[in-house]
This record gives sequence, C-alpha cells and structure tokens, in this order.
Amino acid sequence: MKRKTLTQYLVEQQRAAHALSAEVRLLVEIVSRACKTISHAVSKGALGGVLGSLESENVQGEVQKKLDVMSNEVLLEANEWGGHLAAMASEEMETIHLIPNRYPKGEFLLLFDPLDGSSNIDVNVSIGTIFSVLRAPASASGREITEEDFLQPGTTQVVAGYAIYGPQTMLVLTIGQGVVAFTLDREMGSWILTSENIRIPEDTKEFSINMSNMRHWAPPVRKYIDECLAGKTGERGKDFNMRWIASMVADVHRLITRGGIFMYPWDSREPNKPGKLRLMYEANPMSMLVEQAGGAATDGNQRILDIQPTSLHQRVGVVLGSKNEVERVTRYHHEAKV
Ligand code: P6P
Repeated sequence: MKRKTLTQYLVEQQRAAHALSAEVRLLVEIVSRACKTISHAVSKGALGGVLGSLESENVQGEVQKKLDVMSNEVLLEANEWGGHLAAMASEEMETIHLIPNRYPKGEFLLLFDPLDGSSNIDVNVSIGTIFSVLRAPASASGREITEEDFLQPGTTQVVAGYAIYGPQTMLVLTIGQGVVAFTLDREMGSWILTSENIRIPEDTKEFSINMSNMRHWAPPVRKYIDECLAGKTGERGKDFNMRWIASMVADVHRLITRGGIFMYPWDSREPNKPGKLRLMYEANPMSMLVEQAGGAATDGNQRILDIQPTSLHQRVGVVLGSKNEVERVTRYHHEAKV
C-alpha cells in the first residue's frame, strides 16, 4: 500500500475530530520544509563550506557554529511571511523575533533550537532541530508580543517535534494525538509516514547520561546509576547498557524508537543552575513527545510539562524516557528529601 506523506497525514488530522487548524497545518508544513533545507546543508559538510565555528557566541555563551546561524536564519525566513505566527524564539537569539509589520500575524508562537548537538557537526555525528508551538495568549491580541507571552508551561504546547539529521533524515511529531515519524524521501523531497502510534517501552536496560559528570551528581542520580552499573550483581537483577551521543535529539530518538532513559540532571559544577538543557525549546517539546508516546519526563522531582517558566532561556534538569525508570529516579529524589 502507498505510504502517506506528511501533507496527507495533516489533511486527515485536520478532517478528524480533533480538527487540526489550517494555521497549525501550515505551520508544520513550513517548519518541515525548513528542516529539509537544513538537512541539505548539513549533509554537504565540508563541501558546503558550512563546517567550523564563527567568532560569535550565542546567548548561552556557546561558540556558534556556522550551521547554527544558518539553520536559525532558515527557520526565521521560512516562518515570517505565512501569517500563522505572532513571534518566534530561538536558542540562538537573546530576544524574541517579532513578525515584520509587512507580513500578517497569526496566533501562534514558534520556539526552536535550530541545530541541537552542534558540537557534533564537525565530527559527522547525528544532530537535529527541535521545535515547539504555543498559542499566543488572548491578552496579546492587538498589542506587540512580549517575552512574557512565551512563558507558558509545557502542557500548553500545541505541537512538538524534531528533525534528526542522521543516516536517515526523519521528522518526529506530535499534535497531541500520539507520536508519528516521517522519513525524508530525498528524491521526491517528501516526508513519508514510516511510523504511527509510536510507544516507548515502560521498562528498559539502556541508560543515557554523561558519565564524566558522575562526581558532580546529586545522591539520587548516583544511587540510580550505581544500581544500573551493578547490573545482575545488584538489586536491579539485570544488566544495563549505556549510550551517550551528546546530541539530545539523537539520544532521545533512540529511546523513542526502542526505549531507554535519558538524563541530564542538576550537578554541582554550576549549583545555581537546575541543569544544562533549556526548558522552552529542548525539554518541553521532548517531554511532550515522550509523554505522548507513553513515557515520562521529570526534572528529577516534578513533571517537566508542569513547570511554570520564568525566563525564555531558563535551564532545567532532565530525566525522561521509559516510564518505570523515570518513576524510579523521581522516587529516589523524593526519598532523598524526606
Ligand atoms: P555534554 C548539545 O550541546 C546539548 O545541548 C544536548 O544536545 C546534549 O544532550 C548535551 O548538550 C550534551 O552535553 O555536557 O555531554 O557535552
């Protein structure tokens, strides 16, 4: 049977009971087209003159890669004219990006990490684009959008997704009706539906964490990982495997595909920061995808999607993936507090 394209999937969702709005359908199609452009540039590597770093740093204080800036520009330019957005926010930009007055404005806010894992670009390891869609608050109608309008908990997300630029280029998406995945047919330039109703196994034998930070972890994280390392000889009674790609999109894609637990928890290197990863355009979209696929996502203590943001680029501890493992880590955090 002929496989569906992204367009057919979105048209069918629009017709279905949950009535995906025409603006959201347009938004997803435009973002997915921008991801095709980014995929094309990424795949050229050295041949495209896009590798290497710039002299500049982003708002996170990280050296910007040429592809970081290019990917950001691609997403901004693709989304400015459509009339579906009120404003955008990006890991690569300190302040929000308003839609120029020459274009109509819509009711949605788009947030993105244009190229996550960019430290892997120059060594040809999978990277990706993460995006999240919010509705502009009704109170914003008739006035200019402000950063505060973006500060909504992850439970208010309308759409979440990522593109992963790996051996295949894939788009993994949720509009709140489960998780689906599309594979890019480069010859036709079409996103082809290759996985529907993706479910994350509730148990796993695979954990994903940067072990070099072990001495900096809080006790509950150390306890959990020590038990995994003890394997059959310890109380877990089973051996675990470990993976760390240092590209959140790749590590999360693996657990969405076959189960696992991904952790970037608070550690004592920067005790005043809750974690390394960003809430609004990394943790929230990934948490929506994981929950929609039957997994769980907490900051160690509370559900990530319930966190009320206080600033656009705020960071958060992340523990997400197979439900039973995330619940174990979260339980250890709660026990440590009593
Ligand atoms: P570390 C990439 O820079 C990133 O933001 C995530 O994609 C990834 O999970 C994490 O940082 C890797 O961090 O400290 O292991 O290099």
